[in-house]
Amino acid sequence: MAPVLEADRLRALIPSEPWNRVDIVDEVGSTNAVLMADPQPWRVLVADHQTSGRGRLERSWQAPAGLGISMSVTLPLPQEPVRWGWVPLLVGLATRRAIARITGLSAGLKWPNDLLLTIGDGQQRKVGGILCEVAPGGDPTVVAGIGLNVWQTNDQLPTEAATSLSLNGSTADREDIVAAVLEELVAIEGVWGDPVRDDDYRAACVTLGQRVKVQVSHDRSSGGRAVDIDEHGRLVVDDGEQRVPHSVGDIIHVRPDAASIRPQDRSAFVDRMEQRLMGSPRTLRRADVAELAGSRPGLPQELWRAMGFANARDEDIVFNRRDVEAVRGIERIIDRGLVDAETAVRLARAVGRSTDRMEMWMLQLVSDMMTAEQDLEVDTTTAFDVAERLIAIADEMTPLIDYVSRRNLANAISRMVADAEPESHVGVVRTVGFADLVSFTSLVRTTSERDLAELVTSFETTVSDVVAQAGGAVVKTVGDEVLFTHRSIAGGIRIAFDLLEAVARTPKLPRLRIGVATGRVLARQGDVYGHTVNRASRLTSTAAPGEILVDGDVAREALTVPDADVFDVGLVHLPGVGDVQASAISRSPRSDSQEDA
Ligand code: BT5
Repeated sequence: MAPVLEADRLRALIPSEPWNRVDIVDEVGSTNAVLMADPQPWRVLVADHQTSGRGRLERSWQAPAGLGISMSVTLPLPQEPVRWGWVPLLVGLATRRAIARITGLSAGLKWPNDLLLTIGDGQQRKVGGILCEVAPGGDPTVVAGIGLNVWQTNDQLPTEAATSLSLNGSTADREDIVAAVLEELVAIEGVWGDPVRDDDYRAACVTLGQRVKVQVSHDRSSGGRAVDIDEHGRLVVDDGEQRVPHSVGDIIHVRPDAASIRPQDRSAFVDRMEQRLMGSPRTLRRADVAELAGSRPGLPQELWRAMGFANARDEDIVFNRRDVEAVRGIERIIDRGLVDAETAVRLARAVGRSTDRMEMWMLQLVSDMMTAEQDLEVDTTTAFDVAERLIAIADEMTPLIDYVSRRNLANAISRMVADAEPESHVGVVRTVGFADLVSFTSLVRTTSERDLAELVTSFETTVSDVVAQAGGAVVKTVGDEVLFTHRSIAGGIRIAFDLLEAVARTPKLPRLRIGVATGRVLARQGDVYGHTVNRASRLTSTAAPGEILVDGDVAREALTVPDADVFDVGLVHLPGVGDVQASAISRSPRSDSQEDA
């Protein structure tokens, strides 16, 4: 059930300066129509329901009572009429910012000012619309009407092409959203006479870079690639021969045809994507970044190189305020004496390397999904689609990446603290084993994502069956690797034997290698830490495909297990652990046939 619109709460959220008249009503024909009839500046009208909501070009806006936001405001127009065309676009930008702030959702702007959300399957659906009308008479005033779908379910939306905030995971109240929209409108109105926010609009505009069909009138349309928004707020469409600005007309995004995309379109596309990801165009040179960040002169370049980016020349304008923020962050931790400059650069290198790998991986996953794994090589059209999709999910992935990296840090700290304790003081005695699918990384490169998912699932099922049957516990499976424990050494050995055989029997799974060690472990929050765990892990990475390597104590116990063969491998040097007396163990073939019999 959608919460009712609480007029008192909403009123309390709206400051009387500048909003000098605020009306909140249950029902009205059209909020825009009411304000057009009496356009005093800085008026707000919010309706719980409109009986004849208006769209652009004589179309309608439909929303059931109690579920959406229907609001109109009157605002003074910019002094220079040349800026008037930008007003509806900037109202869209302000609304987008309010939505992002309150719900965390990132709405794309379809020129001129539809608000679109990318839903699960990657399609873009309309969550809001804006109708700006210039009021007659008096000082130049605009009535800006904003309609947003908030609580609608699919059944309550007028078309398939529509969506609502709550369908996209928002639980935000209408009062908070309205208040935020008003705040953002005040902010944007303060600067809308100048082009300072135009690039923000361009960056959020999903129409740019796309092939579009412009419905100029009901019987005439023209097509081309949307390449820019000009100083009048018009959409500039390049039809292959010339660039034509459009101020009215309906834009239909069409899927581009690969062969028709020219190299210059491609580079414009890439620039546009970069702009959307980085939040603004490139405006700064290296020296500007150092100056704005207040950093030592060489630092930006050193960081840039450490993070693995191609060298920029002194005169290249390739940076923007994001780069400044990044350098400033690093500069601060050096200034505060938290790390020295050399370590700071190394930290940047660590981040650069691992995120590069992560982004390539994510790109591959999305590309596989979108091409249904048919094409190993994607054409330009598909590449554009994949890029759009990646950018659509980027804002949602950023908090996840931050979250995972903090969790990983917490785990790494737990491990470090456990490792720092003398082994004899730590937790409980367990036998710990790692089993690792050999050459999984190359498998990732050569196997389609679907087959890979199947492999991983079948591996996980096999492992949990085998470990449970032997009375052990699966601590975790991370894709190609499983960590298990058992209270007894014999139990750990049995798991190792059974796993090796079960995986060998499972079609398509590569072979396993296993390391088993026994000793004290620290168990925390479902995970285990300590020297014993490290020893097992290192033994695993030393083992050959199909081999089980164990430490001295496990080998001694294996000698008493009837169906185990033990081969002394001698002293093995394990990086980070030291020299360990290792043995390879295997199930004697004879006992296999006995079991079968
Ligand atoms: C708009 O027009 O999207 C501008 C809508 C402005 C509505 C606000 S509500 C407060 C204020 N008072 C008013 O009377 N109006 C404003 P346009 O781009 O022409 O899109 C209209 C088209 O969007 C319709 O023809 C439908 O196809 C579709 N549509 C109608 N209702 C919708 C909804 N709730 N969600 C998504 N799409 C809708």
